[in-house]
Amino acid sequence: MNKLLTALLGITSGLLVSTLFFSDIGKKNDQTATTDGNYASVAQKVYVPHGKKDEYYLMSSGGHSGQLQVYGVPSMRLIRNVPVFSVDSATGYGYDADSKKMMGGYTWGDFHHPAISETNGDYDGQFLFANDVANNRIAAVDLTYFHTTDIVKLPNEGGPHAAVFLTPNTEYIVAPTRFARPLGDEYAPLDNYKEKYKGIVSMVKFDRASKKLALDFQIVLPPWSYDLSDAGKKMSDGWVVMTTYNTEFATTNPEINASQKDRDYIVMINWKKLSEDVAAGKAKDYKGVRMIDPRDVEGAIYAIPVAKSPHGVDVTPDGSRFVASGKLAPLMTVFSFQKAFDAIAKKDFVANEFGIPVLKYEDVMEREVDPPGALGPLHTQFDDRGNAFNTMFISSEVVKWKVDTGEVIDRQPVYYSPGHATAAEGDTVSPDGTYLIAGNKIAKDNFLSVGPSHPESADLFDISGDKMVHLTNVPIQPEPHYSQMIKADKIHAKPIYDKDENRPNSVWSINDARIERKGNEVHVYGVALRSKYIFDAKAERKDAITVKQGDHVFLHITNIDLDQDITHGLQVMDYNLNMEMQPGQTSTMDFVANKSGVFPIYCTNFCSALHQEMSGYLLVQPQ
Ligand code: CUK
Ligand code: CUA
Repeated sequence: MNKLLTALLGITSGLLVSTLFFSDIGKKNDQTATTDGNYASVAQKVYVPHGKKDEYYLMSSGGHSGQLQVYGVPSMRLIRNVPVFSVDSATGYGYDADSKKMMGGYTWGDFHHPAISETNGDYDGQFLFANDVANNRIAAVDLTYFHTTDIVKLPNEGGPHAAVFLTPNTEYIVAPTRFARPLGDEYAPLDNYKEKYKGIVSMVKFDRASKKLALDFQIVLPPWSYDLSDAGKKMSDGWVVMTTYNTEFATTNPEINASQKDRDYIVMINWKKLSEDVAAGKAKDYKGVRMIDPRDVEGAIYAIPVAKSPHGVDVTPDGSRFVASGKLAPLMTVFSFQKAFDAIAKKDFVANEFGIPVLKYEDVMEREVDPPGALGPLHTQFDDRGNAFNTMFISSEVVKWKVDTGEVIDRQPVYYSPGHATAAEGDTVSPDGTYLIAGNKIAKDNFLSVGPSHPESADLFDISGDKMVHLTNVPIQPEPHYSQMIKADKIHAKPIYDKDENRPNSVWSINDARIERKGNEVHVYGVALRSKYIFDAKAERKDAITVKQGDHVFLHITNIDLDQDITHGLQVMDYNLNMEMQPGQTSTMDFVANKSGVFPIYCTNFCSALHQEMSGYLLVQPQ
């Protein structure tokens, strides 16, 4: 035990030392050049001339900004911030009635892992799903409008960090918990951790027609702390794998206490079988949620020992293996699905106290890959030629190696401390093998200084040859965890909202603009067009809204400019309100007019040469 602790502290202080001084490791950015120092040839590869578009979309998680950031690759230009979990005054997200309701009273989220909807194991480009580790939510973003359509709250979870990842036909959005908690928001002291606290995996369904999410069932697992996860494909379709880092049941100081044992587990779950079990009535109802206990099902849940405190686990494109990377044990372990299936068939396991059969490490492990001096492996990506790419957080590099043999082919420094990497079409059954982007936690001295806190950064590599070629290093919006890179021609974004995407409150003709009073509710069915608002077509002052103090006011405004990129905004002065109406979109905002006075309204989105003239008044008569 003492030995272990000393070793661990060694690693921890090693980590500290590296964190403080590793800027020496990759010094300087001379890597951003071909070996002959020809920067121009590299620069050409990222230069996208005016009028031309990028080859790929990079859908990047914004971490605790709660948002999705969309970049173009290879230019690495930031194209759009898409609000998902956090309020965003630029788009009125969180202010308009729809998004406010979806956010459920929260104003921020912690978004780590995006997942583009899949068909036959390939990104289909229709939707993107996002996890909120902080507030136990999953969101769906419609990639036709780059608009969040639904957010579902997951009960019993303690931070769905190991989410989201998808089964190959988007049958399920899988969301395993990070922290274990007592079920049903109940109280139980930490002393009862092992008995009362549960590790939850939520299985969420998505309906493409209604664009809504719904929790289907939950799996109740031991309180092991689930970290990352991935779904099987092809020969392993039907299974998911997840890493755990707290098989010690530590409830305090996880840095030490969750790292005592030499091994934690990979949990392997047959979701197809479990969904049949649920249909067959093997789930128990708990406060309206169908829950599966491992003791009630057979042949669906297994544990496999893995080097301690692993972080990432990633399934190879052919679905034959999964690679786990350990923060504290600095190696990548390749496991074979076939070997796991064989061990299961031979019943070569013993069930543990939670009723979960534990397979033998040697039975499932295929090889350990341990590049000398490479420290802190976190996540694995793949190309189309059987190669894997691992980010090394501590030694600040990307290591390329052959999955079949473990042979290390190339190592390139990154600037600095990468978390995830993202390969082009990387999670699909057929990655492109063109680009790889390292999402770095720390930029240090890469860019113009903006004070003590530096931006995060990203490194772009050309991975089409044997050696990775470093193309560029750019600042990136906080905080990059995972991202996905999808071919641009797979995204079919629309420039204008279809009329049927809107609700009954739409008004399509100027003459129909009207103000209706129902008791103390005032509904404004208005239109926005270049460059005016018409709230009441029949009134003398068509752009004025008069209400009484205390009225509940609803502004339903339709943008009837069905022209590309003519977005209007609407703010109400001193009422802390702002929303936007994209072309063809109807947005609603409601508020109680509790302050009397005169409140100018103006369009917040520059929409024409007469944008400044696009205004009106809210007049609130005192009671
Ligand atoms: S995690 Cu951030 S570097 Cu939340 Cu996917 Cu590994
Ligand atoms: Cu409408 Cu500015």
